[in-house]
Amino acid sequence: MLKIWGRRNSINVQKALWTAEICGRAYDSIEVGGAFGGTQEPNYLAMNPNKVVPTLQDGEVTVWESNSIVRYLASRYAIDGFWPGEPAARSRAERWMDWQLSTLNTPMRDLFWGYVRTAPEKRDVAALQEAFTLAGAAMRILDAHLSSNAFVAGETFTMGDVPVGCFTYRWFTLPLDRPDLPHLARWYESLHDKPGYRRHVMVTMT
Ligand SMILES: N[C@@H](CCC(=O)N[C@@H](CS)C(=O)NCC(=O)O)C(=O)O
Repeated sequence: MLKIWGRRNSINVQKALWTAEICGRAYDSIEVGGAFGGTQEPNYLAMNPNKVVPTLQDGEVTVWESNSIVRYLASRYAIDGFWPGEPAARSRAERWMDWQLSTLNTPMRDLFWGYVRTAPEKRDVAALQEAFTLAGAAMRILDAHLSSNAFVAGETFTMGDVPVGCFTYRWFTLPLDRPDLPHLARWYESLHDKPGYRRHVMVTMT
């Protein structure tokens, strides 16, 4: 059985939990990190020297970096095109996974920390506005892409939808004065049909 190490309120752990469910794999969820601690213990450091979550164990195989875990599970276990086998099709999914890390991650992390983990009186309003501007610019790019694509990699749901799907829940749930992005909203609402998305991602942010 898979072991997924990491607290379930971590967006990067949620990617792994949702993907395991998409792939129909049973798993043990071992909550470490944050208030749970454990990421600096020798047994954890031996698996993941970065002191962060998630880490996946699949028998003798250990994987860290959440998007690498998504890729690993998808390529090893997925059916029905979730892991596109054809290189050009796969690149259409992978670019949005890399885009999540390179473009969307930092402003969304700043918004999450500002609104969820910082008391109102301690918030840096200017920094939050800057993060909102950057996240909004990124979401406009995704919205334009989704105007002619049902899912991020084209006409079918793939692993590429997982990382951006996790962040899009936060985009639509944080108290932001969001611009109207109808294609993004249509795609986001289509994810609500996925039981694993509702179970692991659409949860109270803490
Ligand atoms: N790029 C890494 C980032 C991992 C990361 O920063 N994880 C955060 C939680 S989202 C973490 O471990 N924070 C410290 C902790 O929870 O103890 C990944 O995607 O796996």
